[in-house]
Amino acid sequence: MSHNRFGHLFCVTTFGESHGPAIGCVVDGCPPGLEISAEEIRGDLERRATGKSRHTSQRREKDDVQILSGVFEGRTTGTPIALLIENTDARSRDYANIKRQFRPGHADYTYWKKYGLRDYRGGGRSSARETTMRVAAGVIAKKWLRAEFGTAIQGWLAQLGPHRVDGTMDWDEIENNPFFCPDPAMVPVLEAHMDALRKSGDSTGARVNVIARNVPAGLGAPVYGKLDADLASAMMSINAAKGVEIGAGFDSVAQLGTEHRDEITPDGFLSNHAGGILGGISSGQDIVVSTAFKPTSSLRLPCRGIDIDGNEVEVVTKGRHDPCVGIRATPIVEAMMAIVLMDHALRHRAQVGRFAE
Ligand code: EPS
Repeated sequence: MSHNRFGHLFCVTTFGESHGPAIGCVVDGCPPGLEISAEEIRGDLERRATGKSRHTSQRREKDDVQILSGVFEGRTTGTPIALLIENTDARSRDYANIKRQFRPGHADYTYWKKYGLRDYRGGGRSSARETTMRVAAGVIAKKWLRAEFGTAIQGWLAQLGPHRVDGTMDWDEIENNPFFCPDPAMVPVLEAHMDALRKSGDSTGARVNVIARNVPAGLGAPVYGKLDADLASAMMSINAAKGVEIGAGFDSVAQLGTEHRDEITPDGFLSNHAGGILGGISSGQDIVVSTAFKPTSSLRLPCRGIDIDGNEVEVVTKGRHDPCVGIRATPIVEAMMAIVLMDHALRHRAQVGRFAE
């Protein structure tokens, strides 16, 4: 069984572990002729990287991506694009004391139950380090979507712990702070929250939203290829993701039909509770997805656990862990949105050919 591949016509296969020599991916199905460079890919990798502020993991990785194949004279050739990043700052000794233990709340336990062995160093394959390759592949998809349809994808932090970011929505502010927060007034609040949390040794969850504008109507397919189902699957495949909403999401439970339906006029829709998707197919409205990330489970605060022999142990995790993985998730949700949309655009072309006027 291989479950390291995502997508159908535009598909991404990732490989590698957090403390192995390298991580990488093969991006297959990208049409020929798209201009792409390692430099462009590095841009989004830098946005996701560790060690950029005191609020994230202090592991220092250069994330110096190499394009090994599929690009000739700066343009994609239509053949598999292989990307590789060497791991240069793994510190495996931090993990010595959890070699035989399971961190409560972590995939350690289920990996062991499933495979009967695990690479305990840095979480191995379950590490958030894997998301570098999603982001790298996402740069290719973002660029293709922009060139084809003018699609623009932007993510942002919508909530950190108890702090909702639902005031000012300044799109230019998102890249100006370490949180991808669109409200400048909230940045000091988030900083104070994270500073206190870091001192306490605890962690927190977060909500990250993403919007895709200028998406053509018609992406997605009934019944088992719904665009919203594939987006939910994509977001839920990100480490620490625990919930996904499309459009009004769980708020639709309390809405009336007269409130939820998005009325249509000759000039377009009057609202977007659907989040840009009706019947699993894009409507041409903005696609809006929200993802919940749980608090990091690797904590220096002791807790009760068991070892691989079932003995009770006290678990303490050392290392350079993110106190909130959601802080670095914005480029990752953008990448997953781009990969799904590009895959569906190619699938639509393969079956239907044209896009509706
Ligand atoms: C991670 C733990 C930390 C993070 C890592 C994800 O690694 P380590 O314990 O080896 O310092 O730094 O994230 C990255 C390296 C990255 O590039 O995102 C974990 O347990 O998931």
